[in-house]
Amino acid sequence: MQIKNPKFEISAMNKSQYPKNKLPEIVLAGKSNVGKSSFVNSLVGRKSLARTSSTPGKTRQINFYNIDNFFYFVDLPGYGYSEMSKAEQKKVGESIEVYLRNRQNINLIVLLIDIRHKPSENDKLMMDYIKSTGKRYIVVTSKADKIAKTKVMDYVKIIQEELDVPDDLIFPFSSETKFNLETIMDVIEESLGLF
Ligand SMILES: Nc1nc2c(ncn2[C@@H]2O[C@H](COP(=O)(O)OP(=O)(O)O)[C@@H](O)[C@H]2O)c(=O)[nH]1
Ligand SMILES: [Mg+2]
Repeated sequence: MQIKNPKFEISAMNKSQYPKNKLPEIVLAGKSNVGKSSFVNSLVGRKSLARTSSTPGKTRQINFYNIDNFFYFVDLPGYGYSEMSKAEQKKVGESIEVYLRNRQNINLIVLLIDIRHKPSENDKLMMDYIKSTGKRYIVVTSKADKIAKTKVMDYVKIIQEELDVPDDLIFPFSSETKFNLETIMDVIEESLGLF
């Protein structure tokens, strides 16, 4: 797929602001700072379509990126940011649930987990919640460039076991080196019915 004109469309605070058209949506979930926005930028081949930040907890809204009027990348707010107040964490959790529970046109949910860390309790809750929606999903272990190449699959294996996901639904990835970009793009294209 050649992406020609990816555009930021809206930062939604609530349901009424979600796009009205029913284009298919590819959703990015994961804790704050795991690399969701960098993932979107890598996949669309733009450096700064989605705002990235080394300071966690910046995105509280749901960001919709319109990709050539063909599908959306939906960047969910990061959960599990410890410096956010409990009340605010709860609000973020609720807005993620409202979106995932009600949105009909979700084609694929991508859960990002930092390859260096064992999944947190929040990651596990998120995984269970995603499974319970019955939607298609994959797990992407981000920042694979941060560990030795020879160790990547060992780390993937640990995360796979912790989250109890099948072999063919978990992919190491790096936004720095673009490792596995093509493979993951293929999964996205397949979920969009492109082959
Ligand atoms: N080394 C490395 N750093 C990354 C990667 N992906 C994201 N980062 C960095 O991690 C930080 C958070 O990334 P961001 O995409 O904003 O995370 P988000 O909060 O999940 O959207 C930024 O400083 C990024 O440059 C990656 O694949 N490799
Ligand atoms: Mg972000």
